[in-house]
This record gives sequence, C-alpha cells and structure tokens, in this order.
Amino acid sequence: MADAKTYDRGRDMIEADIGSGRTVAPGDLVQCVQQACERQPAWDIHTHLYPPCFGTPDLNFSANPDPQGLMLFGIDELVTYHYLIAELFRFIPQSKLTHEQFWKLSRREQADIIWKTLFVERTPLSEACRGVVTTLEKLGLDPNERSLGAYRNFFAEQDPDLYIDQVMRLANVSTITMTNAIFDPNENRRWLSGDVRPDSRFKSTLRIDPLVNDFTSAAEQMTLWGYRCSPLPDGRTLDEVKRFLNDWLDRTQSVYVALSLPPEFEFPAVNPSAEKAAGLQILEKVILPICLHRGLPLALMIGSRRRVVPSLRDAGDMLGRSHIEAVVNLCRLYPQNRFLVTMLSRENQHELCVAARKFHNLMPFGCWWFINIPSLIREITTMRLELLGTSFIPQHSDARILDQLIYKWDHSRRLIAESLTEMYGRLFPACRITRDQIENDVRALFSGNAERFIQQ
Ligand code: HDL
Ligand code: ZN
Repeated sequence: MADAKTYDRGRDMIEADIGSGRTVAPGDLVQCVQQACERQPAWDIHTHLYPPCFGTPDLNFSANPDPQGLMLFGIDELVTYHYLIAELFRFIPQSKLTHEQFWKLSRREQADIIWKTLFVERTPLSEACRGVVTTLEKLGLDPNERSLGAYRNFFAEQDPDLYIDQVMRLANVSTITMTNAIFDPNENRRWLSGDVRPDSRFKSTLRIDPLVNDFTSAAEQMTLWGYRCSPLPDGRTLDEVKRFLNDWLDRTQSVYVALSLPPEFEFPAVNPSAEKAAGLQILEKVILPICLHRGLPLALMIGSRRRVVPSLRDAGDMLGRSHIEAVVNLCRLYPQNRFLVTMLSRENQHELCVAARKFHNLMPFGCWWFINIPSLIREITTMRLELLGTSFIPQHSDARILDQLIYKWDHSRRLIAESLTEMYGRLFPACRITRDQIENDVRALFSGNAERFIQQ
C-alpha cells in the first residue's frame, strides 16, 4: 500500500498530472473524474425551455407580462413544477383541497401552499424537492426560508435574457434544445406571428405527437391551418402532411423530430384500429422518409401514459412498460434512419442497451422523467457503460423551468462521475488511465455523441 505522501498530494500536483496527461494515480481518480464532469459543457438535448421571445408570463419579469408566455423561471414556477403538485397531494387529501380548487388559486397561492407543505412542514427529501434546494443554494440564496418573499425579490430583479446566461453558466450547459410542440396553439401562433427570433443558445426540435397518436384531431387541426387533410390518410392527405412537416422543419430549423409514444406502441402493429393504422402510415410514409431526406434523427420517447388522473393535468401522467420490439423493428427496417430513443420504464432500460449493441443507428439518451432520480441514474448509467462503453447520451434535463437546469445538471454530473469512477476503478491497476482519456470520455458523453449523432 503506497505511503500517505503518495496519495496525499496537493491539488497542484494533481493539476500537474491532469495537464500533462500523465497517468492518474488511483487516489486521485475520484477528483479527476469529478472535475472532468464538472468542467465539461453539456448539450442538453431535451428540455421544455424557451428564450424570452416566446413570452414571459410573470409580471415581475417583464413590463408587459404575457399570461401564456412559455419562458418560465423564478421561485413560483419552480415550486409549482408539476412533479411537486403530484407530491403535494400525497399530503393534502381531496377533502381538504380538491385539484379543481387548487387550479383556481393564483400561481403564488399555489406556490405558498407547496412551499409550506413540502419544504417547511416536512423535509424536502424527494428529488424534485431537493432540486429546488440545490437551485436556491447555487444561486446564493438560503434554501431555509419559511416563506417565498425573499426569493421573489431576488427573481424580480432578474433580466430574463441575462438570467438565461447566468443559469447556463451555473449549469455549464452550452446549448439548450427546445421541444417545439407545434400542435400546441399557443406555441404555433408565436411562430406564425413572427415573434420568434433565432437565439444561438437554443436549438429547435419538432414535437409532433398528434400526427402518430391522434391523427384524426391532427388532420382537423392541419386543415384549419390550410393543409387539406382527411382523417384517413389518402394520397392527397399524405402529400399535405408532407407539406406541413416540411414547412415546419424549414420554419424552425429543427435538429431532430420527436415523438412521445404510449407503452402499447407496436411496430408493426398487430390488427391496429383505423386510428392507429393512420398514425403508423404517417410514421412510415411521411415522418421517416422526410427525416431520412433531411438527415434528421427521429427521437422516440416511449412509455408515457397521458392523463391517468386528468384533474392533475401535467401531474396526472403515468408510465408503462413498453415493447422494445417496436424499437428493434424500426431500427432494422429503416437502417438509414437514425433513432434517438429514451424509454420511461426502468424495466425497458436493459433491453434498450442490448438493442443499441445491435443497431448503430440507435442512440439511447437520458434518464427520462420518472427515472431521472439518483438511484436509477446511477443504476442505468453504470449498466449503459458496462454494455455500451461511452457510446450513448447519459442525460438530458427535461427542464420545464429555466432554473431547473442548475439542479438537474448538478445532480446528474455527480452521479455520472460516480458511475465513471467505478468503471475506471475496475481497470486499475492493469490499465494506465490519463486525464486526457477521462476528459475525452466525458466530452463524448456530455456533448460529442450528441453532436456526432444529431449533426451527422
Ligand atoms: O413528454 C415529455 O417530453 C415529458 O418530458 C413531459 O413533458 C413531462 O410532463 C415532463 O415534463 N417530464 O419531465
Ligand atoms: Zn420532456
């Protein structure tokens, strides 16, 4: 066992090793990996964040608040994140406060109830609660306040545009990828009104769930927008949906196309309903060919069962175990298309890794939504490293409120560093690991794989 002085080396000597690319001593491994993960800017490839031109809803942040504004940030939005609304009702019975009564309250009143219930009267142990604590701390605020007034004053002083830079700096995020849900009338009209301006910090993606999951209503909506579509995709309808998709890909300059799909999604489907058959026809005859022609990946986000509890709105969604065969068949039958895939159920993670071993056009990404919790991020990241080496995208934030970038990336960087350290440790003492190697691996995981796979 080396004596104390070998391992008890000052930071400067570790830095020397770091810079020189010399082999990293076992005792320095944890710090070297942590530093590499802290320092590596991340391309966040899936968020629900927007720049200020999409409108900011809160009076505090802009002289002319836009009630349906899509750029959300600040303590009242943080605390009323739908994850926390679901957790609130674990402690407040409907007899005391119904979902309907809650929705009638103002954002501030909702936030005050959640803060009191989850952060003052109880310990903020859940990942969504702890995230608010981490965010406040990283912003230099005391997370132990018993009310939200002090935080509100801080956020009221922020300029939305400058605050985006501050949050990206704190989170060390180089690029924020939006989810541009163009079937959402609120978002759709913003693009068509000319309000949207390019912002180099953000990339667009086209989110088109209704085209596959609910083609009847998608066809109605597209007809209203001037694309003549019938509910059953005949030749003319297919041409009109192609025109719609191409128009929106041109308008948004999206870097990929995205679909979230329910757990029962099958491909090919067995005896599908007319509705499902229509969606699959759009997938095969419109979406996949256009993605191929434009060189865009298709992101499949599989396993979300929407509105299991409708009265909870976004907080009422659930998950289900999905069919990996659908992913395997798509990758096999469309070898020239590229598929970014994330699955919502823990039970699908191992088979997704094995499928990625078979198909180079399959890129697993992120620990999505209900699996974005430390215990599962560690489990899934270690499993992915064991099966895929560094050939996957370990995380995205899925942030809905700008400030969440701070905690989602802080928490994930630490966990990814732990899994990586475990893997490097297994190679000792046989392998000599250098800081350059660690940095190259971390760069691939946090941005390189995304750049290579998305911007091929
Ligand atoms: O469909 C999705 O992209 C999900 O991420 C939903 O937006 C979900 O409500 C969410 O925010 N998960 O974190
Ligand atoms: Zn999302």
